[in-house]
Amino acid sequence: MKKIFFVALALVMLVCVSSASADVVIAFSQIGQESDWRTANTDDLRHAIENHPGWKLVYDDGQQKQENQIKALRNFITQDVDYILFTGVVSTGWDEVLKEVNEAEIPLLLIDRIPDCADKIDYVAAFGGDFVEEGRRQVAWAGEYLKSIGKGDTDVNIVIMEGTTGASAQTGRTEGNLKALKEYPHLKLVGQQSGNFTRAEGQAVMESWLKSIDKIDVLIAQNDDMALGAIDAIKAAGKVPGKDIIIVGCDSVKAAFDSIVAGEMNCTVECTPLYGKFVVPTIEALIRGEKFDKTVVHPEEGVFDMNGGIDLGTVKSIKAADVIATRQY
Ligand code: GZL
Repeated sequence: MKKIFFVALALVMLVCVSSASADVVIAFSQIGQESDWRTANTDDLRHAIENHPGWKLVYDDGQQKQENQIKALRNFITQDVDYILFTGVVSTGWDEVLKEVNEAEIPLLLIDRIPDCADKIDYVAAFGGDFVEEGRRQVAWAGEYLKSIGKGDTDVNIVIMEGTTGASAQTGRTEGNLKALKEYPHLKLVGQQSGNFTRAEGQAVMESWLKSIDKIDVLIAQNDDMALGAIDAIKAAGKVPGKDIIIVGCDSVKAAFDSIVAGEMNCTVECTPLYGKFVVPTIEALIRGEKFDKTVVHPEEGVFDMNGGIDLGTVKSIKAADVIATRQY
């Protein structure tokens, strides 16, 4: 009799243990590996999810191709995962596949780049940068910096190096760049071209601009990787980056801080890739049955430069050298 009792007890415990360790499967369709920002974003989310007790990550690297991401999303549906994290390489062309995710009743979390169809699909939460404000801050920093060195009334030539064409980070930052240019009439736009968010393409675009544009005074690069590529080209052309050409990046990755401290870059506008601290508590809350509305949560973000103290209205710049040791990406 005793034996039957202990066998039954062991079976019950086995069932409890297996149900307690039953994985929550979270699938993540990531854009690719185009920049330091993207790598930091991937590393942060993978670490946060893979180190959460009872959670399992299904990860897909889209390698910058929309068709790869669409295939991955359909695979996630077939695998009947519990949650899907999604950021799209471009803003359009997701309606059909995201409706399939909705029909499969898999809760969808939008991170980073929010698709244009967001108002037509269901999603349970969204986190992303305020790209228009980031773009505004880039140009406003250049305008305010020039004023601070007595050149506020001097006509200067500015070029804008855009991110991946059609990505919301590109369209948003360009909108912010152009809106801010109207506030600084002495900033004359003489070049606008995509560097696709990569260092190599940023270098190539700057190389071509240095050959075709007589004088460039300011570069607005919509991410730090392109700014660093442009710096390589500027140095190869025998000019002094940060002095002959003022350089404003975006993301605030570690390499940008190093470049500002070295005097080669002037400013970087922050766009945090660290979404783990948003995604983990949100999924924990969703598991508890809590609901969120469709508001896109924008993280608090700063601006970092050579000397600090540049007032941009919504934020004042901070001296990069003062905080470089505290940076997490
Ligand atoms: C911004 C993100 C952008 C970064 C780039 O949230 O989508 O994509 O600014 C990255 O560095 O490639």
